[in-house]
Amino acid sequence: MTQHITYCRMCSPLCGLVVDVEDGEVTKVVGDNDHPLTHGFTCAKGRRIGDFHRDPERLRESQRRRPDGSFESIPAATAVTEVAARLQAIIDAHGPEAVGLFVGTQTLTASLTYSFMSAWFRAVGSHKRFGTMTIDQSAKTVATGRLGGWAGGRQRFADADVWLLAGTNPLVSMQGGELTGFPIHDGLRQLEAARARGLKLIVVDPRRTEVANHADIHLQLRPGTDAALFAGLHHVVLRDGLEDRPFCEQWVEGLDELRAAVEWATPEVVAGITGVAAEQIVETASVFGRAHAGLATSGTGPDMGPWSNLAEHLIQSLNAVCGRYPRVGDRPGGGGVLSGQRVFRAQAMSPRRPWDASPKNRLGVSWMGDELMSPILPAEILEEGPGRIRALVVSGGNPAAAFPDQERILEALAHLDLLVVVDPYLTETSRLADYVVAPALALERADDTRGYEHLFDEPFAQYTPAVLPKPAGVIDDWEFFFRLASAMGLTLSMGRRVYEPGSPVPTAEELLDGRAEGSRIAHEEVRRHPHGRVFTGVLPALVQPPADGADGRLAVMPPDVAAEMAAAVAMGVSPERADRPFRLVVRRTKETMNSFGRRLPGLPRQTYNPCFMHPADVERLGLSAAALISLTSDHGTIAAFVQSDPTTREGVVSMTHCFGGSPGIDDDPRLFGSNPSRLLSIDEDLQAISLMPLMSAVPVAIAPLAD
Ligand SMILES: Nc1nc2c(c(=O)[nH]1)N[C@H]1C(S)=C(S)[C@@H](COP(=O)(O)OP(=O)(O)OC[C@H]3O[C@@H](n4cnc5c(=O)[nH]c(N)nc54)[C@H](O)[C@@H]3O)O[C@H]1N2
Ligand SMILES: Nc1nc2c(c(=O)[nH]1)N[C@H]1C(S)=C(S)[C@@H](COP(=O)(O)OP(=O)(O)OC[C@H]3O[C@@H](n4cnc5c(=O)[nH]c(N)nc54)[C@H](O)[C@@H]3O)O[C@H]1N2
Ligand code: SF4
Ligand SMILES: [Mo]
Repeated sequence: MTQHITYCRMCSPLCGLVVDVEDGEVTKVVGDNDHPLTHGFTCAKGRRIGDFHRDPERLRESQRRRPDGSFESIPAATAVTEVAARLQAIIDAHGPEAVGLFVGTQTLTASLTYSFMSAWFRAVGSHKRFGTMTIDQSAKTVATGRLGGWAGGRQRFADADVWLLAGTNPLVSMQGGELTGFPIHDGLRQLEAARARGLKLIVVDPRRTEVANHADIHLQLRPGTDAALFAGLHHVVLRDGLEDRPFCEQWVEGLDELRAAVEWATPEVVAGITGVAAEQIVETASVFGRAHAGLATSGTGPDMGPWSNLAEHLIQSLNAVCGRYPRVGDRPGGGGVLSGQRVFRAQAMSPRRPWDASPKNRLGVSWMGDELMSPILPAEILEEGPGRIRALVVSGGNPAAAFPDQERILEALAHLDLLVVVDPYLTETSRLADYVVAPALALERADDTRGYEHLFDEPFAQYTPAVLPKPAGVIDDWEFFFRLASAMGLTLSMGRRVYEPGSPVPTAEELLDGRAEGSRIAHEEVRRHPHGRVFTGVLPALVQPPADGADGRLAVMPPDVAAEMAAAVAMGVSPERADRPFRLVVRRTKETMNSFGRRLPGLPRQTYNPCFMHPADVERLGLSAAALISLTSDHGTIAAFVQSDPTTREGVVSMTHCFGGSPGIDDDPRLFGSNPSRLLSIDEDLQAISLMPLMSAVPVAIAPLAD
């Protein structure tokens, strides 16, 4: 037996693990007590990491579709050669834009995958890149694009005396760092310590979540009404003079327009819309506004609801109005050991609205960063015309489970000339593929923590060697893209590193070392600390004074945001509907990572996907425990099993995503759960700019079903 110190790679804390291996198999997994940030913490997913590796359902060889639709195993080298030839034929006939890429969440957990996948796609020359960001929290990108940002970084949780979390549950989702600023390492202990020194936690969530249990103020609002709630908070902050006047004078523009735009949002009016008591709104504004340091942050809740761009704008601009940014001499939050040093300056960066300058795709849609909005992927495949996507490569994602409107994405995937999916499982997506490339799993890879550094609160880094031998038939994700480029005759350009076709294939260790050349701590030094280390010597540099002539301004109420506000108010923000009296909201569970893990026997508590509902609603509908019900939205109907849950607001039902399976194959709601995606539309009610669909606060009707 050998014992290995390594870390989990399924979600952002990258928890330290100690793994016993015997005859190439994991025999025991415990949390690493010597890990300087996770101190032995793991979740159920991490402790089952060995079972993912030996799961009989896991692909140990790449798969090729036969003409009769069944799969046959092929060597990874054959998959590379044949995929290269088929992609090349499509490019020769239709040009590079006929090739699309979808970047899923598990692309990010392996440090090397993202850069090699991106370099391969750049070399292909197509711009049809899609990812999960645009069905997630794209409202944050829109808000920063319209408000602007702060060059001095973000405030640290450790220095704060208030923190507001809107529609995020970081004790389960581990969403922190650049997203919520919440400490994801040992979060509960850090939260308790912060509250003991006086931090006030404010949680805005229709459910009394794991994190809301620790809140000083919990605003259990009606789903979909965040825009109204935050308009109300602005109203009280400005009414009571709680804004940071000197900061606003120097760095903010549009304060008068903001004041005018939220004039309607008195605590009483907002209480009527949100269902939150007027006194609680006033108290929240007062606690937040009078604090010295601390941020209003958000997760998927407000960003997946109606008016998501407006809600996110008001959340971010609350920080602007209250001047909640690190100033000269402060230490900004964040890690950054293996990535390069950043200079922080106490100055505003004016809004850039990059979508205005972006070229438009054939459907008239702009790019967001280097990605097109995922909701148009089906149309990009299905709508005839030059530049139509004919081949799609999916990396570490499962769009057929994760996209709103499962039928539409299934129709699109089936319409492709070529679908290539890199995934260790036959999923709703990969079972439609022409080629499924079987990748190495976490414990079979050498890796470092660079990819998730931006979500850490400390300058922590760790390197791990592979601790399990790779099954003979699998290939590292990065190596698949490396070899694919070579087989297509493409040159990979990655900063100073260039790999011509036919270059010898480097090892992962060489690549990790080489990539860290510009890093703040030499990779060699990181490798000397097997449990990882907090490199306190490279804390983010203190914030510098503004550059001469710095004249950026944070635009707190530009005309298009004001117009959205007026439209939201005119429509009652998120009015009740007699025909659909419930609201379906998003939720994450500890046991699954989106669709990953839901089929590992015994990992989810139930094989099905419970629909959580307040006991009073269960009683009102005359339902028994675990009754089968139907949920009907404007778009579709699913069956699900009720679970009584007093933490849910009355009138709200809460379900996680990515359960269920493919229609007619493995979608028995009892055995596989139900997929709320079938209740969502991917082409109606989209937000401006981001084209974000409505994925939370979805109006539904509920009725009992005979089991
Ligand atoms: N265990 C586990 N961890 C994960 C994931 C996973 O699937 N499993 N997924 C990962 C991914 S991809 C992401 S993007 C992150 C997401 O991270 P989070 O955004 O923290 O995800 P959730 O835990 O779903 O929290 C969303 C909260 O929003 C609330 N909510 C719903 N509708 C509304 C609304 O209209 N307004 C407000 N204010 N709140 C609302 C819900 O009740 C819920 O508590 O988590 C990541 N971490
Ligand atoms: N209704 C509803 N829909 C949602 C959401 C919601 O809250 N509600 N959330 C949305 C959000 S925030 C997101 S981010 C998306 C998630 O969308 P996706 O990222 O497309 O979905 P995942 O299930 O995370 O897909 C990860 C895939 O990676 C595979 N995998 C695991 N390990 C590896 C590996 O080492 N290498 C490779 N190549 N593959 C691996 C898994 O088997 C799995 O199929 O879903 C979105 N959809
Ligand atoms: S899946 Fe669990 S053990 Fe693994 S990194 Fe995430 S929280 Fe830690
Ligand atoms: Mo996500």
